[in-house]
Amino acid sequence: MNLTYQILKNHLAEGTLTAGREISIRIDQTLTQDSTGTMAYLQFEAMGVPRVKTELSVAYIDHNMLQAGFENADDHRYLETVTKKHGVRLSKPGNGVCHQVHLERFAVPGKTLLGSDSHTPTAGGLGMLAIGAGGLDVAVAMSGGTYSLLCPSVTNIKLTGTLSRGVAAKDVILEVLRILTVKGGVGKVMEYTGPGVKTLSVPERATIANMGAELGATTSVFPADENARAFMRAQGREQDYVEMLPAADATYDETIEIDLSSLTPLVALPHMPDNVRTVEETGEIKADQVCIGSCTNSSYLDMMRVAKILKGKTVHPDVSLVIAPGSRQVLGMLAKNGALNDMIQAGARITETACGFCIGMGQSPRTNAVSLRTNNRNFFGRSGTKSAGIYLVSCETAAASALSGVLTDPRALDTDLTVDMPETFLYNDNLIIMPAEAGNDAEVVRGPNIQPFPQADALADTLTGKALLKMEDNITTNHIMPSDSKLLPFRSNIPKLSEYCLTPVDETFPARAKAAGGGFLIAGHNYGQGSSREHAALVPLYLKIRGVIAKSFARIHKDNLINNGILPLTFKDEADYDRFDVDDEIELADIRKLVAGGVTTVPVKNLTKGFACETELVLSPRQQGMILAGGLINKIKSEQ
Ligand code: MIC
Ligand code: SF4
Repeated sequence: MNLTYQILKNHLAEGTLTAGREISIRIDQTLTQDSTGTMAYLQFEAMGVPRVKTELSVAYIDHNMLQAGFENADDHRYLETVTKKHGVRLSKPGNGVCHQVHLERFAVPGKTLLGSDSHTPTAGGLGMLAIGAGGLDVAVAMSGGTYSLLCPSVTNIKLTGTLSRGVAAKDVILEVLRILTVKGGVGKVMEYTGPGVKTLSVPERATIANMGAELGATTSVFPADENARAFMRAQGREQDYVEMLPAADATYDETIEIDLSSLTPLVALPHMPDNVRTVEETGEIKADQVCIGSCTNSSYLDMMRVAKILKGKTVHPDVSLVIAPGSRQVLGMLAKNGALNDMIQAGARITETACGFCIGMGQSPRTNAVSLRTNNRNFFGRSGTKSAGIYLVSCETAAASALSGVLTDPRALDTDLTVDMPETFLYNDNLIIMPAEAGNDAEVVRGPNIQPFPQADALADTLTGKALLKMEDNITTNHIMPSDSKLLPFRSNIPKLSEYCLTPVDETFPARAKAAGGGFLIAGHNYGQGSSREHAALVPLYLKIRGVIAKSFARIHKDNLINNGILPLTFKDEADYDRFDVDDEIELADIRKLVAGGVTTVPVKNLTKGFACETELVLSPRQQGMILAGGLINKIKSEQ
C-alpha cells in the first residue's frame, strides 16, 4: 500500500478507500492560526464542547501581527484566553510561523493533522497526513468529530538524481506546478518517492509539501526515513519518530518522474504560481524589492544559505531586501552563530518571525514594483500593491538577485552553498503556553472587534435571484475576500469585511449584492483556489449569496460553501456558462425537494433569457443535511 492510504486506513472512521468516494477520518492533531482561528474558536464555542478532544491542538498567532489599532491585539487576547479555557496550546506572537513551528516541535510521522490554513500540508515533509480545511471543519475536529473528505487518488512523484549547486527544493515544486498547473492536484495526494527523496532534508521536503497547496492537492506527503529521524533527534523529539514508508509493491494512480539533476532555477511570474519559466529564459528583470521568508522558505537551512550569499557584500542600492526568519528557533540560531549579523551588515531589513510580507501584512512594494519573493502565492493584489508584480523564487535566487539588483541565476555565484543539518536545533518551548486544567473557569476576553458570525437560514423550497457577477477561471479566495494589513484586522467582523467582497473582480459588487438582497455567482474553473479562509464563504453568506454556479471548484472552498449552506453547482455542459450574463434572473425551483431526495441533477432556469440548463450538485448524505439545515452549525444545533 502507498503511504497515503496506509495513514488513511489507520484513521478511517467511515467509508472505503476508493478514490472519489466520501470518507471520514479521525484527526490526531489540529492547528489554527490567528487570521482564521478567531472564527474557528467562535464556532467551537458555539458547539458548546468544554474541552478539545484531540491528542494535540495548537493555536498560533503569526498572521495579524501589525498592531496599528486595537483590533489585532483584541483578537490575540481572545485567542490567548479561549485556548487556555478549552485545552489548546498557544504559540505566542514572536514564536514563529505556524507551519514552520509545527514541523519543528509537533509534527509526528503517520499521524493526521487538520489545520485552518491551506499550507498545513507542510508537515507532510515529516511523513504526516496534514490537510488544510476551513475553520469550522477544524472546530469540529477539535470537538472530537471526524473530518470528511473525498478519498483522494494518489500521484507518485518519483524523484531521481540530485539537485545541482544553486538549484533548490523550491525549484522542484515550481517544476511540479509547471507540469500540473494550479488545478492539476485537485482530488489528489502527491506522494514523493524514489532515490532522490534521500537527498532532500526535512526542511527541503517541507518546502515542496508546503507549496503542493498551490496545485489544489488534498495534501503532499514524504516518507519518514532516516533523514526524518535525524531531524527529529536534532529537535530533541526522537522518541516521537516512527518510520513510515510506502510498501515495496505500493501502487499509484499516476506517476510523474522528475530528475533532480536536470532542474535549473525557476521563477513563477505574476500573477499565478504555475506561470513558471526558467530564470535563464526570463532574463535580468530589474528588481525593486526582495523578500525572503514565509512558511515555504524560512528554515534554518534556507536562512544560512542566504546569509552565506550575503556575507561581506552589500544589497544593490535600488533594492529593498526584507528577511523574515520562520521561527524564533531559526532567528535564535542565526543570532547565535553570527549569520544574522551577516544579513544585517549586507543591508537586510529583518522583520519579525511571522507571515508578514507574504500576506500583505506590511512591506507592500512601491507602485509598479517588481518584487522577488520566496513565498508560495503571487496572486493579484496580495502584496497590498495592486500594480506590483510578484515573482516567486528560491532563497538562493532571491539572495543573488538582491545583490545584483536584477533577477539572477544563483548558479553563477562563487559562494559555497553547502549548509550542514545541525546536530541540535536551539529549541525552547517557553513561548508555547499550556492550557488550564480541565474544569477551569478561565475568563474569555472579547474585545469590541469580535462580532457574531452570520448564520444561514434553512434551505428554501425554491431559490431565486440575479446573477450578480460572472467570473473567469482560477478565481482565488483572495479575490473573493481580499486581505491585507488593512482588512486582516477585521477577520472577526464579517459586516465590515463584506464591503470588500469580490472587489478585485468588480468594485461595485458589494453594493449591488446588498441592493439586490443577494443572488447567485457564475464562475469558471477552479473557483475558490488558494487560501482556506472561510471568510470567502461567510461574507457571501452575509451578502445572501444563495449559490455559486461554476465550471469547477477548489476543494477547501467548496467544503466551506457547503458548511455555510451555500449551494456549489457545476455546469453539466460547460458551454452553458456562455449563456449567462450579469443581471439574468435565475431560479432553482423545488430545490429543497431535490436536495432532500439526493437528486444530483439540478435544473437552473434563466428566467430572463427563457431557458433552463442542467447543473450537477453532488452532495454526500452528510452534506445534504448541512445544506438543508442552512449550514453545519445549524445542523449540529438541531441534533443536540
Ligand atoms: C494564506 O496564505 O493565504 C493564508 C493567509 O495563510 C490563508 C489563511 C487565511 O486566509 O487566513 C491560507 O492559506 O489558508
Ligand atoms: Fe503565512 Fe504566507 Fe504561509 Fe499563509 S502562505 S501561512 S500567509 S507565510
